[in-house]
Amino acid sequence: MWPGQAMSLRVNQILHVEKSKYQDVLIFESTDYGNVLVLDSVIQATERDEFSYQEMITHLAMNSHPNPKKVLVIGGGDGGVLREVVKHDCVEQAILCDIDEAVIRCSKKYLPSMSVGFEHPNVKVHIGDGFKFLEEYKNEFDVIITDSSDPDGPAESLFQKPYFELLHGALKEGGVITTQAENQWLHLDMIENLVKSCREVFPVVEYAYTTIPTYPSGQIGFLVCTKDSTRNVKVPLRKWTREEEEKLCRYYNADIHAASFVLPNFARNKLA
Ligand code: AAT
Repeated sequence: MWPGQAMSLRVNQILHVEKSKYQDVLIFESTDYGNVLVLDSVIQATERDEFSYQEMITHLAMNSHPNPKKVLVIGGGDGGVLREVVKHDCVEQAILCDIDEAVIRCSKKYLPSMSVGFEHPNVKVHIGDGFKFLEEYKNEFDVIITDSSDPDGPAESLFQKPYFELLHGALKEGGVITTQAENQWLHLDMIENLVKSCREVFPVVEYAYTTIPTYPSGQIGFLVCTKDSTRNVKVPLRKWTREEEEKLCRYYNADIHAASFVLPNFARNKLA
């Protein structure tokens, strides 16, 4: 997906290699980025910078909802998004559906700072395809976060209009979603198509992005959508105090929530 460019990390030791039912799973210890989760040769998370992605994909959605009680995470098998979801005291139930038990098993062993998310008493885990899982739910969730790998693999169906229709149907009134939506420097045409499909389904669709050194070209984006046509997701509806922000998060804060939707002209032209 990234012709002509590559990202290198120096390896201390390989910790785990496995061909699961769905993908190649690799965990290695790097010299400078901690332990690293790689699926089908693509870096999914490093211990050093994962917080940027997991906090942003989670809190952009959670803080755009007035009172999220029931939350669904599709993908996110390392547990990091769950860790962020349960930082919100209003959450009564958080369900995670990942297709691959191997990711969850390996994260519990080698990525404890992320898999701590599985330990919360309000969390339930389902192993299965996110698309199929969503077909079973109507009018059920306040927030749904799709923390999926790239479309080139088992997550392909999670980047298409029928999936956005399922998300819309599974949300309660006023519900909010975020999805992993790739990098504006690399895949602007794909993002433009994603935005177009989402706008056919949701009345509010915005693209935000975060910085993250170990994802291709150092950034990754999210689609933030809601069923509530009057809501402005670009400003947080709920805010932590500055002290709470600093205690709870290493990246996300109310200012960066708003700033993450500000796009350079080349992307704004296509996505606004
Ligand atoms: N927080 C880690 C970042 C990820 S993990 C992506 C997860 O999506 C993996 O655990 C994978 O098993 C899961 N997944 C893939 N396809 C499906 C599916 N169809 N249903 C449910 N889960 C799925 C994402 C990093 C993004 C990297 C960007 N280059």
